[in-house]
Amino acid sequence: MSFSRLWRRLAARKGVPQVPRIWGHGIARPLTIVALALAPFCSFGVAPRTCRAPSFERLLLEGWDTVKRRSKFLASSTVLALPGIARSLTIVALALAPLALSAQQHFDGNRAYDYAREFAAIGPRWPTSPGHVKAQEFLRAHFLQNHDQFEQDNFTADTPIGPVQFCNYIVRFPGRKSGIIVLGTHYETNYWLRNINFVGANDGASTTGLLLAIADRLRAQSAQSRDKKLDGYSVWLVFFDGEEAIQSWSRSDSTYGSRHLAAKWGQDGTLNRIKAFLLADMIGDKDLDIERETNSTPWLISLVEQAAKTLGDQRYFFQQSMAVEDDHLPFVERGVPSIDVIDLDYGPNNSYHHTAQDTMDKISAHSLTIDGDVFMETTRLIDQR
Ligand code: 1BN
Ligand code: ZN
Repeated sequence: MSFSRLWRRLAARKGVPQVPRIWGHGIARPLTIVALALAPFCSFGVAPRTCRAPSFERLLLEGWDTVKRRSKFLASSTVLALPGIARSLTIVALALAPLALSAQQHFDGNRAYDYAREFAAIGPRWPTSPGHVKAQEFLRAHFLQNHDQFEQDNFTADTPIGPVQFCNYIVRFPGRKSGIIVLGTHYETNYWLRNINFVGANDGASTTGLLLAIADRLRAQSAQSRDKKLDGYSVWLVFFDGEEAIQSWSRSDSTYGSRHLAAKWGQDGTLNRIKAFLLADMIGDKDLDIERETNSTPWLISLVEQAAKTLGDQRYFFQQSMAVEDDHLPFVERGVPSIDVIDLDYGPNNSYHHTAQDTMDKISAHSLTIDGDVFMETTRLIDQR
């Protein structure tokens, strides 16, 4: 097992931030190593007083703009005054720093993908099946192991096949600001697809993996603060059960978990505290193409768009518009600002959607990195709003 896999396993178990944050992954790792090796020569040592290069750690903290500003300054003055070797080392380190920086700050889509793979490997998980129970045991064991504040919301709903037991999971990360941001997904597969090997790698597993990786990040952020709270609003992750129709999609035969929870939170006053609800559905697709979902709240669509633009990911967002009925609707209808972040174009002519072709090879860690980056950035923008 590689060092990073071993570290990730341990980190997931202990709830500590994965890796030395400075370490990065992929191309960032060798760049980081080289840059770190060169850093001392740039800050002090080889080029003592004449070298005014910022320390490498400061570059990491202060970001690319600072690097650019300082590079200009250095180019025009100090660097040119350095002895040959120090000058070369300084320039190389300055060039490498932003690369290492930008890569290591990305959301860890590989981690989300690994979770999705483990979850999809459970197999079909339609309500009333043994796989449904295994999926619930997986989630429960995961939250217990990580000492998360989680709640099981068990309920029974009338369906076309009679009463069925469902269970939503809610994981809470308290924040210092008063109010809640909800991030949601559904985790089960379709009862009506029970006779084929439908594992819902994209439809259910990918976004379950995404939220589990987001949980790792929020857990680490909380652990790093003195009062064990997030900087902004509380973030609640919701894993909905019963999103899929039992027989055929209609308002009454679909979204069992979200209809139940929205009604419950309407009664106990929780809905009034929710600042925004972001639903993730089918966004593990390798060929990511997220629709502008028109039942969603306009200002929240704009905020997601702004986040995507900031990250340089706008090409994956909102090229087409369509209305989708999904787990956000019970919240929209109760006045909660909500967005369905969904990609409904899956495979050639949508041929992977709700078929046995919805397998792990059709989704990617890259798409999950984009999703995670945009969800985290949107959460930050909501905190600032
Ligand atoms: C999303 C994933 N949905 C079902 N599985 C919601 C949906 C509703 C998709 C209607 C297409 C049409
Ligand atoms: Zn589906």
